[in-house]
Amino acid sequence: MTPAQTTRASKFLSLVLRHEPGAAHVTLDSAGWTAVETLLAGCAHAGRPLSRADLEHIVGTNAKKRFEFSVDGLRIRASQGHSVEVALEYAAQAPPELLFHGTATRFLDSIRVKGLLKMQRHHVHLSAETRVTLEVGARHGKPVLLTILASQMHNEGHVFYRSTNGVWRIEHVPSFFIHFP
Ligand code: HQG
Repeated sequence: MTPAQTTRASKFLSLVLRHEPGAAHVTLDSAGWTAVETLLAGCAHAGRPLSRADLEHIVGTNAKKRFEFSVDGLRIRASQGHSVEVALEYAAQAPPELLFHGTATRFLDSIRVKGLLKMQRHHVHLSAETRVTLEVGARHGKPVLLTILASQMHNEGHVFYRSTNGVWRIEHVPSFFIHFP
């Protein structure tokens, strides 16, 4: 596959596995999984044929590890980002001392008042890495890096989840725990 074909197929897979499984004639189970065989057949039926090797290439090379296979390799799901209701069943985990969130300067006034809200997603997304975080912020405007006092939040009873692709997720970050630059 060329890089352009890989990106195109990866975007279609995000649509199917996060938002609109019917676009490839599949259904997702309660944890977001669908059978690889069914998915490949459904993609072909939808006019977006993919081989098993293509799929492995997309899953293996995706920089953000957006997709994952089950241990037996028979099922696939998106690691995060669903708009359809799924229970990803990630275990709660103690976070590092600090986590980061990239946002745009135009949101700062609101964040100072309300803290970080999950908006259209199921959780607020945080990262242990500042570089990734600034790229995420730049998607929305002039990027700015917020530092979250994660250990302190955890000690005070806030629950953190970590997905297999390394994204940290939480229900809400009150302004009190955010260090603004
Ligand atoms: C902002 C990508 C005003 C928040 C990346 C963000 C990430 C507020 C925007 C993943 C606010 C929501 C997530 C408040 C938060 N007032 N604005 N009180 N609280 N916001 O896209 O974190 O491409 O839903 O700062 O890798 O930017 O999907 O979240 O700017 O992990 O695979 O509201 O998306 O992954 O934007 O990005 P988003 P995000 P994928």
